Amino acid sequence: KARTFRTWLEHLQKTDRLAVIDRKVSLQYEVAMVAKKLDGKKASYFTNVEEYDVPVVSGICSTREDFAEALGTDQYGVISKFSEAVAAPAPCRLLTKQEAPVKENIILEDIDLMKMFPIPVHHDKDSGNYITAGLFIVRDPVTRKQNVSIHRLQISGKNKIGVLLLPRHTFHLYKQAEEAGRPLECAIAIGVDPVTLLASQASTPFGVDELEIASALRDEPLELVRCETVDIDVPACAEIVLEGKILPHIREPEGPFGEFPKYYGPRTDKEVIEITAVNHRNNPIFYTIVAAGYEHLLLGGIPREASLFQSILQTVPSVKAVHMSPGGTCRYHAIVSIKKRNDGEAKNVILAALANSFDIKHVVVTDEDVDIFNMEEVEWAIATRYQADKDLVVIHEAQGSKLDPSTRDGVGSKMGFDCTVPLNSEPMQYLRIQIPGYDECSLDEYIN
Ligand code: FMN
Repeated sequence: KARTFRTWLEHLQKTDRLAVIDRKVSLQYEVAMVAKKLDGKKASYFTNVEEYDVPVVSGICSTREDFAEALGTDQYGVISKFSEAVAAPAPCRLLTKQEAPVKENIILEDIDLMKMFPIPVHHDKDSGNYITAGLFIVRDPVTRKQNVSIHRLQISGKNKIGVLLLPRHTFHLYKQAEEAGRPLECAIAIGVDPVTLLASQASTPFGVDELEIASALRDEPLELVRCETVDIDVPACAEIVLEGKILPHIREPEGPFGEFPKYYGPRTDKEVIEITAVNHRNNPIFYTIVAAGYEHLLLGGIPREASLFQSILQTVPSVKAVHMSPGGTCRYHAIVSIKKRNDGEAKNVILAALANSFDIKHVVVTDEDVDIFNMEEVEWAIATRYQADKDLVVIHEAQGSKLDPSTRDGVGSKMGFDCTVPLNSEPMQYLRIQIPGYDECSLDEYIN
C-alpha cells in the first residue's frame, strides 16, 4: 500500500480518504485553504490548478492512524516500530536509470521551477512560493553516508531557491564545504511514500542515513537511483527530483514563512541553492505540506516521541507511553505515562524529558491508567492529581525553541507537572468511579 506516493494515493482513494477537487483553484492561498479545511479528515488532490497541468496533493497522512497504517502497525505500535528501525537501519537498493520511474523525464537546461510545477503560496505573510515537502538529501564526502531532512524552500528565481538550514546535520555538512570554499551538492525529492517521508524526520546521531531507516521500516530495501549532475542517490519512485548545490559564501533574503508553531519565521539572509537538473515521472504530481497542519506536526512529532521514549527509558524503565500533543505543536508539550514504582520518579521523568530536546518546554507525567492521547484525560489528571506547591518543577533561562515567540530568541523557562498519585495514598482516595459492565455495554442493545 505504502510502497510509493502513487500506490498510497490509490489506497487512500479506495478507502474514501482522498478528496478529488476538480474545481479550478489558485496557487495563491486557495490550495492551502482547501487542504487545511480537509486537514485531519482527508487528503486533497487538486486536478485543476490555475495555469498548470500538474496536479497538487496535500495531507497524505494527517492522523496518527494514517502513519500507523502506512507502517503496518496500530497507534500503539508506532513508537516501537520507529525506534527499532532507528536502531537497525537497513541497506537501500540502487536501480539503473532505465528502471527508475523518476528518470522518465530529465531536464538539464532552461530550468524554470515556477513554470514547471505548481508550487503554492500558503499563508498571508509568506514571502512567496515554497516547496515544503521535499526530502533534502546531501552526502558526507568523508564517510559517503547520505543525510536526509526536510527544509522550507523559497523559490527565489527560475532555478534559485532560498533555504532555512537550522544548525543540525545538513548545516554541519554545508559549513564544512563552505569553509573549504566548495558548494554542497544536494537533491530534493518531492512525492515519496509516507514511510520514507516519516523516516526523514528521525532524530539520529550524525552519520546515520535516514533512507536506510526507511528501508528498515518498509521491511524491504528502498529503491534509489543516481542523480545526473550531483553525487547523490534519490528515491527512484519519487514524483519529482531537483538536483543542485548550496552555494558557498552567498546569503540572500528568505522568509517570512508561516511555521509549525502557527507564527511566522522571520525574514533573514539565508543560504542559496542553484538547481542544476530536474527529474520527474511522466504526469508528475506535486506534493505540498501546509505548514502547521496535522501532517506537518505529526511528521515531526512521531520521530520525536520515539527518541523521547528511549531517553526516558534509560532513567525510568517503567515508562509506558509518550505523547507530543498537537496543541503543543507536537514539539513543545510532552505527556508521559509511567507505572510509578518509587516516590520521586515522576520528577526524574521530567528531567529526562527536558534533557531530550531543547524544543520540549512543558512536561506532564501521569500514571498508566490515564489515556495520554486523550487530552481531556490529561487535563483531568492535572485537575485532580496535582498540587502546584510540591508537584511543579520550574527551570529558568534554559535554551528553547527560537520559533516560540514567548522566548527571548529561544531562551526561556521549562516546566514539569507531576500528576502521579502518591504511592502511599489511601486506596479509596484516588479510586476512579466505575460503572460495572460499562466498557462491554453496547448502546445498540438499548436504542434502536
Ligand atoms: N528543519 C530546518 O532546519 N529548516 C526547515 O525549514 C525545516 N522545515 C521543515 C518542514 C517540514 C514540513 C518538516 C516535517 C520538518 C522541517 N524541518 C526543518 C525539520 C527537519 O527536517 C528535521 O528536524 C530533520 O530531522 C533534521 O534532520 P538532520 O538532523 O539530519 O539534519
